[in-house]
This record gives sequence, C-alpha cells and structure tokens, in this order.
Amino acid sequence: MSILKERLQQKIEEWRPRTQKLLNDYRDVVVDQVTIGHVLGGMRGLKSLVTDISFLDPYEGIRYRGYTLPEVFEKLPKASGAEMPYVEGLYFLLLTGDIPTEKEVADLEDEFRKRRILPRYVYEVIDAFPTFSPPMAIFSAAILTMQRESFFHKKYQGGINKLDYWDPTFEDSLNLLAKLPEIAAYIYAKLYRDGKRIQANPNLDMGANFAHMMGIPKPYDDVARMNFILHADHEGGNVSAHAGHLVGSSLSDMYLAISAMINGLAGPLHGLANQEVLRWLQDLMEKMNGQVPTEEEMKQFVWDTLNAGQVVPGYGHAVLRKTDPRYTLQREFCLKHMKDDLLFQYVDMLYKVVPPILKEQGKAKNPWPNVDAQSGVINWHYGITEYEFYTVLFGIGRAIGITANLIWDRALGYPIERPRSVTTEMLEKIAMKSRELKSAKKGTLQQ
Ligand code: HAX
Repeated sequence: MSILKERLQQKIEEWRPRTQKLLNDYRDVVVDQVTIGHVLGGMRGLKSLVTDISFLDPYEGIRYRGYTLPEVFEKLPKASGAEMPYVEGLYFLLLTGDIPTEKEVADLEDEFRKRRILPRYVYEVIDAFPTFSPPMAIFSAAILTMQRESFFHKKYQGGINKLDYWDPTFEDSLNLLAKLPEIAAYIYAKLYRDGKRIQANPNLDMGANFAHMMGIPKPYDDVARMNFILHADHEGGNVSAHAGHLVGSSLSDMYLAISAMINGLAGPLHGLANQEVLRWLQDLMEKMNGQVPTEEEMKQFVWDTLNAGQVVPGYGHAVLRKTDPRYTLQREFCLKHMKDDLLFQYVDMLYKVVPPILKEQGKAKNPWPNVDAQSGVINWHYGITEYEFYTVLFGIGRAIGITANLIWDRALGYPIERPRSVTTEMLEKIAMKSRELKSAKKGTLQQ
C-alpha cells in the first residue's frame, strides 16, 4: 500500500466518529435559514454543504486544509531549483491534512508514474473530434470515455461494503489524475500543432512533465505547478466542485463525476472566464493597434462593455469580497518574470481601472479581480496563445481538489444529494403569509 493510502485510511477511521456524532446527536441543530432570496438567487451564501478539503473566507481567500495559499507555497516540498512546490505534495496535503515530507512526495510521484499510460482509444477519441471543437468538450469526452476503466464501477458491480467505497474511489482518482496532463497536452498538440505530440518523460514530476509535453522551457514547469496548485479547490459550492459532488453523490464513478465537473467549469461565468479575459483584451489590442492604451481609453473600453450589458471577465465573485489571493500570487509571479510583457501591462492597468468603475456602476458586490483575470496572460507570455485552451489547464488543477473531495465524500458516507424544489405560486403564498404575520404583529404592538 502506498504511504498516502495508508495515511488516508488512518485519517478516515479517525474522522468517521466526528461525522457520526454530528448526525446522531445534533441532526436538528440549525446551521442556516433558507429565504426566498436564496431559493431564487442560486442559493448564494447558503451554508448547506460540507467539505474539509478547503474553506473560502470572503476577505482572506481560500485555505487548503487550514493553510493560506502563501503558507501552502512556502511549506510544501519543492524540486531542487524550483520556485513552486510539487503538485503531488498538494494532493497529499488535500487528502490527509498533512504537509508531506520529500519521501512521501516521491512515493506519490511513483504512484502517478505507474498509472500514467493512456489507453490507445483515448487518443483515437480525441482524434475523432473535428479540429474546430472546443477543447473543454474534447477534454470532458476524453475523461468520460475512460469510464470503462473505473475500478469503483467494477467493485460495485461485484458487491462492496459501503465502508470500503473510498478505496476504489481513491484508485480511480490516482489513475485519472495521472493521465490528465497527457490528455490535455495531446488535445493541444492535436488542435494546434498538427498532432505532433511530445512523449511524456516519466522521470519528471507532474508540473515539469506537463511543461515538457507542451514543449515549453523553464520556468514554465513552475508556471504549470503554480497553475495546478492555485486552481485545485475553492470549497464546495462553486459550480465545478458542486457538479462533481452532485454527480458523485449518486455513486457515479470518478470518470463520470469529473467529466461533469469539467462541463460546469466550461461556463463563461466560471472557469471559462480566464479565456474570456484574453478574448476581450485581444479585441482592445486590435483597436489599439498593439499600443498600450491610456487610462482614459481603458476606462472607456470597460464602460463600453458594461453599457453593452456584458460582464467584465475576471472581475467579481460570488463569495470573495477582496482581491483574490490567487490573482495576487500570479501577479507577483508576473512582476518577477514578465514585467515588461505588453499584455501584462494591459492586465495591470485593468486592476487600477476596473474596481472604481464597478463600484461606480454599483451592481457587482465584489469589484475586485478573481483568479481568471491573471492566469491567461501568463500562459500567453510562455507561448500558449490559443486562449480557448486555458480552461483545460484550470480543469487539470480543479480535478486535483474535486477527486480529493469525492474520496472523502465516499469515506464519510455522504448520501445522494436531493434537495426539494417549490413552485413560484408556493413562494408567493409563503411571502403573503409572512406579510400578514408582520402586519398582525404590528397591529398587536399598536394596541
Ligand atoms: N462585470 C459586470 N457586472 C458584474 C460583474 C462583472 N465582473 N460581476 C457582477 N456583476 C453584476 C452581476 O451580473 C449582477 O448583475 P444583475 O443584477 O444585472 O444580474 C450584479 O453585478 C450582482 O452580481 P453579484 O452578486 O456581485 O455576483 P454573482 O454572485 O451573481 O456572480 C460572478 C458572480 C463571478 C458570476 C460575477 O461576478 C461575474 O459574472 N463575473 C465576471 C465573470 C468571471 O470573472 N467569472 C469567474 C469567477 C471566478 C471563478 O469562478 N472562476 O472560475
């Protein structure tokens, strides 16, 4: 058994009584209250899910297993000479809550290495797509096509104790994660490099191997590591995390759940925003003939977008109420490595210009940039100018967090998700009743 699996098993056994106690002794304790605003407003802010992998504070940003992002980057082991930690180390942390040692990371790297080879039919499925297909659709289909490999599915068919569900789910997760970078690199080669792919180098860690398969020299290995780590998890309620959890809750296996998670990520209000930023900026660059706009010109461009009834991509957030620390960390990387990049200068000017405009417009609750405002420009700088591909990179990272969540969902026996829905008429009746109660109360007070 790998070090990670052994540790995970121990943690699961320690954790189970906590969940059981909450269910047995405190089942009816109120956590939050559901209002009409929640029901009609996408359940925004409603506390109704549980995950221990990460927690998002509106002002501080994400914590993975209790660690802020700067702490994660500082504490996780790094390859010699690397600026960014091993992605494998993050997976160990997300699954166990422990910062791994070099040895533990090396053991996990070895696990991924053993599971890396892509079945031939995956290449064939990717090849069968028309070349103008959106990369996220191909990515999702490539994952889905591997469902036949699911160990969980086979075990379930054969009959398996509920308490052991997490085990084949863990195996599926490692098998899938080990293959995602190669699937993504092959999609890229197929769509934009005439199918000329670079063979994986099994001696490299996940980030370095991805950079190698993309044919991009250093420091892109660090960019890949940073990218996968930053995008891994953002607690349970965002569309991709929730989609993965929801589908997995019916005991659909990892391949089905992660394909669904990828489909949720592919929406422009979620992960696709990273490529929307580039599409939007390209439009401005064309207008400016490649020159950096003045602040006044930039302001006008932002207002034109808003006045056309569109959103400014890369800005705003459903939970965050300050600049996303994932944005800040990427900005620091840009300032160190690509300060003079023209597109970075555009992005940096947006940071100055957009928040006051969104505040003045008065609609967005959070005028500050999110993770997607900065990631595209880095990939562009290192030669991935095909911006429709950027959300695939996000998808590799997010799969790291969602697979970890799904393993724990199974370990703690979370049930199939099944909230109730109501009709508009029912809501109207609830609203009327509340109004009547309020005026009756007011009448009693006045008497
Ligand atoms: N530009 C223009 N208007 C914006 C805006 C933006 N960046 N952000 C929010 N608003 C608008 C909303 O569209 C909404 O308008 P209506 O009242 O007309 O519907 C109003 O402000 C209130 O929205 P909110 O409560 O502040 O934000 P939501 O929780 O509803 O939505 C979004 C959060 C991230 C979807 C939103 O801020 C947005 O559309 N941003 C631009 C797209 C984007 O960057 N998405 C990526 C977010 C991070 C992420 O998930 N990454 O994967």
